[in-house]
Amino acid sequence: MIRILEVWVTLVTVSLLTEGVLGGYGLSMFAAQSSPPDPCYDENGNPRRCIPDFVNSAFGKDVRVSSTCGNPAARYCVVTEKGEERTRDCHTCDAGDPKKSHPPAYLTDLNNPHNLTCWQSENYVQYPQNVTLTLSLGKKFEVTYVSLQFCSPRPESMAIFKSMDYGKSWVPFQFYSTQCKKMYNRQNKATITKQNEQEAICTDSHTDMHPLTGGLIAFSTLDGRPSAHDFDNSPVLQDWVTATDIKVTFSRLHTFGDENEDDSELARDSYFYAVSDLQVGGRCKCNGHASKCVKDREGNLVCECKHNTAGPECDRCKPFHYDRPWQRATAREANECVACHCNLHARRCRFNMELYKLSGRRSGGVCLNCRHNTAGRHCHYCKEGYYRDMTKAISHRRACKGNRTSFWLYSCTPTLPPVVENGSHLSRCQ
Ligand SMILES: [Ca+2]
Repeated sequence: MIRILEVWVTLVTVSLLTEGVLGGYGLSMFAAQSSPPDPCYDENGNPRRCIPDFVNSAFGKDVRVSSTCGNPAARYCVVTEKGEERTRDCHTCDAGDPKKSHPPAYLTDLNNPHNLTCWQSENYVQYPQNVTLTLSLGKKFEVTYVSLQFCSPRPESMAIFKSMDYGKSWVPFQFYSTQCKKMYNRQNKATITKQNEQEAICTDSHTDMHPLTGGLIAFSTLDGRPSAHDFDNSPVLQDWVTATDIKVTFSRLHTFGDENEDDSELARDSYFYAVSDLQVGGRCKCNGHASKCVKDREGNLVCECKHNTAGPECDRCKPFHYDRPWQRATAREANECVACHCNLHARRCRFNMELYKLSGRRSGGVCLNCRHNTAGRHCHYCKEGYYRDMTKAISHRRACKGNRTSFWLYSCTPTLPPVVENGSHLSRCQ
């Protein structure tokens, strides 16, 4: 009986092991097949423009908010209208009670239309006081739109700002107001021309008090800007859509005009800002040289740069790749960075614009600190008084490719070296 059991155990073990091996094999085959091709290179390995996916870059991020209801717990009232009749239903906002709180996290949580979660300000923070929402994207993004879905009525006046320097300075993106001139000193719906494509405009669209809940404000950064159809070739618009941070300022509440009447407390408790969803739609900015953004060792979001580029936005060439100037990739041309030609005699180089122009904009790299007694822009000749030493190859792998040898991959020596076996002549260095 014990024997039978032993045999059975052995059989089971063998079959499990076999399955395990086959399973592992199958898995690795699957992994090899499913590893996606790098979007930054075509099927022949040539570089091509690549861009990260379009995302809502606000999703899940913290929003700094200047006012939130519920601390201390306070009454707020929701106005509903039925024909001419207006009713107010009052509730409590209490930051200490999860069922009654309206924290800033509700601005960027999963937006479920059947279960809206709303951030809400304190009551009646009215002009000239304002309420601000500030969102840090963590790096440069190319922002296509900023949208807000309201639980309260939309504001009477509000502004959207962007920062390109992590919140040190702010520039306006867009204004919304029923009174553009008075609130923001801007003309209503000014036309944008090629001359002022980086200008924020003010509009009275989307500023109606109705709907009392569920209203939307969506600002499209390129809408109405003449160069939008030629974005690739418009550094002005590329700059315009670039942002590291977004700030929304609610400047003025809509009211029914009853906030100063005798029963003003009830009225004032029904005026506040409440937003169910803040979205910032765009792409991680990588200048066409990365297909995704990842967290680096310090936890910062950075582009996963290809095409021999480097930097958080792939905004420069990586070391030793300075043979031509850095450029953003376009649909037609990847504009990858190119290594300097130093014949394995130097590890550093710099870019020289004059030489680049002289070469017909082909090559401008200048090797620095040529080693092995070599000299020249490409370390391509021996220093004065030195000779090529055919017995001292810098790299056999690189020096002997097929039947051809690359002459410049040899060291230079101060004394005349012995003649090598194949009869190659030692020539005096230039
Ligand atoms: Ca929400």
